[in-house]
Amino acid sequence: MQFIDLAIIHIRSGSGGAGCVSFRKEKYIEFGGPDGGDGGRGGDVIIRTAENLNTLIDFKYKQHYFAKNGSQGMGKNKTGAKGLDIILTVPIGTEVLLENKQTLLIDLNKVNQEFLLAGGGNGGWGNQKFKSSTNRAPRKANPGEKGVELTLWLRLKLLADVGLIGMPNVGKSSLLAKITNAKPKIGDFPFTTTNPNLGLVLHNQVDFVVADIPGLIEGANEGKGVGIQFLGHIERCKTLVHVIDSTSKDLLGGYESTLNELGKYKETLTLKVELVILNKVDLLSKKELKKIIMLFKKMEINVLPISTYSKYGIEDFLNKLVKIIETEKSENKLVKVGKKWAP
Ligand SMILES: Nc1nc2c(ncn2[C@@H]2O[C@H](COP(=O)(O)OP(=O)(O)OP(=O)(O)O)[C@@H](O)[C@H]2O)c(=O)[nH]1
Ligand SMILES: [Mg+2]
Repeated sequence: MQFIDLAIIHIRSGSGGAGCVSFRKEKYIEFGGPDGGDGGRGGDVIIRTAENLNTLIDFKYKQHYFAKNGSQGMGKNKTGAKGLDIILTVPIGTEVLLENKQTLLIDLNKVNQEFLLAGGGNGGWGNQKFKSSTNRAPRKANPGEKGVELTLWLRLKLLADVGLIGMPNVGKSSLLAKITNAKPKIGDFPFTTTNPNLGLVLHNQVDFVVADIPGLIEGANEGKGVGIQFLGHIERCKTLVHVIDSTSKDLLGGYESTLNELGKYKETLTLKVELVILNKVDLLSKKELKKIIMLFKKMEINVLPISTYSKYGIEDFLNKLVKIIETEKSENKLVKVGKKWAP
């Protein structure tokens, strides 16, 4: 499956309903006054972010989104019903651009963020609004205001604080599912994940977004496997966590080839790897685990053992992540303050 991160949509808000011309009809009253109600407002087109989404794929299949028109006003001063709104739900990190693909309308980078893309037209006035001292029986009503029609581009850029990288089948998606509300596909075969999945972690009152990135294999940067198209997304993560399968026959080889692929794409990417975690340790004996930890220690790499099955080490992992994220935030602040002080 292809990763969709650009989609074109056509939207239209609803027109307002027409105002009504009507006169009161009551027994024994010969000339009832005007009582035509106003037309209802047209429906809005609203865009809203949803946490559980991570692609724009829905917009590839459906491109037209038209909100309903407002209903006409009615007699007895009844206002017409408002047209139904349309709410487009998109992943966090979606940008909305005008048809020229250059002008940014909004960058939707927060959870449950909402933006009005096109407001519904106002309803027309009914004839009771035109009543005046000189015209007691107006036969005039307004048509409703027209809706707004727009062609827009949606562009998704993954906004993840942390990216989980590693060879296929090491348990990246399982880990994401364990620590966030995301429900990625998990399977006992390589390349189960073909699109990055995003999830929100809330730990010790700190929240951050984690992305599970499709497995990287040797040659990914030349287009092998599915990883290549995501290297660009990996670039946008502030921190990378390298996940290793502790039961792999070639632990160091796998570890190095993933780093190589990152480095070949962009040297500085490897500097973003701040944690190396060893998954599936539930399948190892204590002795085996110790041996592996020592193996990495010899290369001056500290690995953190975890198991997404038994939850072993997960709390520790999250504590460490929170610390890294907090440090990053304060460093960013320091840089900004530092700039202010520059002569
Ligand atoms: N025993 C054990 N198995 C695990 C653990 N974590 C994941 N697995 C299994 O490992 C397999 C691969 O898990 P995924 O989470 O799909 O791995 P992935 O890294 O996302 O794989 P790709 O999407 O193909 O890159 C699945 O069969 C999981 O059930 C663990 O802690 N212990
Ligand atoms: Mg996966």
